[in-house]
Amino acid sequence: MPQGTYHFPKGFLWGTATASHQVEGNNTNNNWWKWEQEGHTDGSAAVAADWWSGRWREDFDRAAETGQNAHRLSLEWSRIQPTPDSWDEDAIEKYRLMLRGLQDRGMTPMVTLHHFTDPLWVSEMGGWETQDIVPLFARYVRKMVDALKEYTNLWVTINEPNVYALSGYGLGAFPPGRTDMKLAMQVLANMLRGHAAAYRAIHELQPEARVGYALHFRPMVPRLSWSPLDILMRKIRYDGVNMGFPTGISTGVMKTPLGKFNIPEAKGTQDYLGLNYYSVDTVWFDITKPGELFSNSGFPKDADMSSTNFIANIPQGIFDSLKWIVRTYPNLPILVTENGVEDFDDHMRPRYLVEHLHQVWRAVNFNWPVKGYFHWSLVDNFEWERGWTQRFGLWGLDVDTQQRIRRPSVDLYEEICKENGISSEMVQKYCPESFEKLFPS
Ligand code: IFM
Repeated sequence: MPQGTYHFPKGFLWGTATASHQVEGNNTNNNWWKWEQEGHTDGSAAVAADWWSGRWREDFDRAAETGQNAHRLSLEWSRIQPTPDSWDEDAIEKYRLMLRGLQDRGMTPMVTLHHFTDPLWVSEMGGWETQDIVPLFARYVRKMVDALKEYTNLWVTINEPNVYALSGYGLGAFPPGRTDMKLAMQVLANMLRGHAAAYRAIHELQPEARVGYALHFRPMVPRLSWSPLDILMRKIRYDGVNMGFPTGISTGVMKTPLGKFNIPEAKGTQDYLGLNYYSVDTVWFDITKPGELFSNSGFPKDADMSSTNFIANIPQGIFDSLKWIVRTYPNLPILVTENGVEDFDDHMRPRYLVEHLHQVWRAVNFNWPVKGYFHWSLVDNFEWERGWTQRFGLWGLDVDTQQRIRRPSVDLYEEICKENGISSEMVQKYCPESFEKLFPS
């Protein structure tokens, strides 16, 4: 049986990613909490993983003890600025403690400034629908960079702006539940303006900062490779989902299937690209989906599906995504800011993890500048409209008792982080079904 280890470069960041609303608990002053109370989601975030009461300490201990050297977390704007005219200094102090807590544990903090939630006062004034949001977001960003720059220089301005805009304004699954694709593109454009303003504000306050955003990138293939309609729909959907921010940052003109937006100030506003990769979509023409510009998506029939059929395990897709990034932005550093799978009983996660990391290793082996990997997620957390029905954590969570359950993937990821690589022994031990793929005989 072949033996060996796929090693990663020295200094590679190994971490997990979380987001405030999904782990903190009792974030009662934002648009998502309201959305949950109105019954749009499968339950409420409630106390979540109870980080706001201090359980972040024990979870950071778990991460550090199991070899992770980095963690990506997000700040909750609605706590920091509960009203347009007030700052909550106690909340800011808690975030200082968290970042210091990471540093004390030898972990590099990566900080996301906006991860899906908006303060209620922001959504009441129309959220990201108008450009009025841009100076307000920049003001909040300045406040936080000033407060936290001692502890981090690695910033994510906005997490998955494409998912925020499309889910909230195109598909109606996120607040405010609108189904208007044109409006979704307008929201995306304002997010790009907000990102650009944040990029410049951060660099003004912290010239050495590394600033980017996290792009949810979906590789796509037409369902029927010979069908002109499926090919066309794949192109429209791909451009609509993936290309808004990248075109805007490359050229200063954000291109979407529903029009162009001139945003010259966005050009060049990234020091790295954050890749959130989960799966690949199969796309086809669907006359019943005018709201989605007549496209529909799914997964290949024979795909290796996750427990709630939310994710197909297609590791080649992360390699293809990285390839797209290096071709689009040669030499730009890349961080995998999210990758993971919902898997309550951990039957799939070990192979999903190992097979995706093997593809990341292939990319690194081509000298592509991938600098780190943040698994989604450290502990089970509130999964937006799907509530607690999907479990993405390395550690499981009993929300009522707050007990953490150590899934086998914890041990696997610990071995990977500590070895700075994936060995044949690990694959044999945790996911023998992947062995032939990684170590062909
Ligand atoms: O939980 C989410 C996260 O908030 C954003 N990226 C995808 C994850 C899994 O769905």
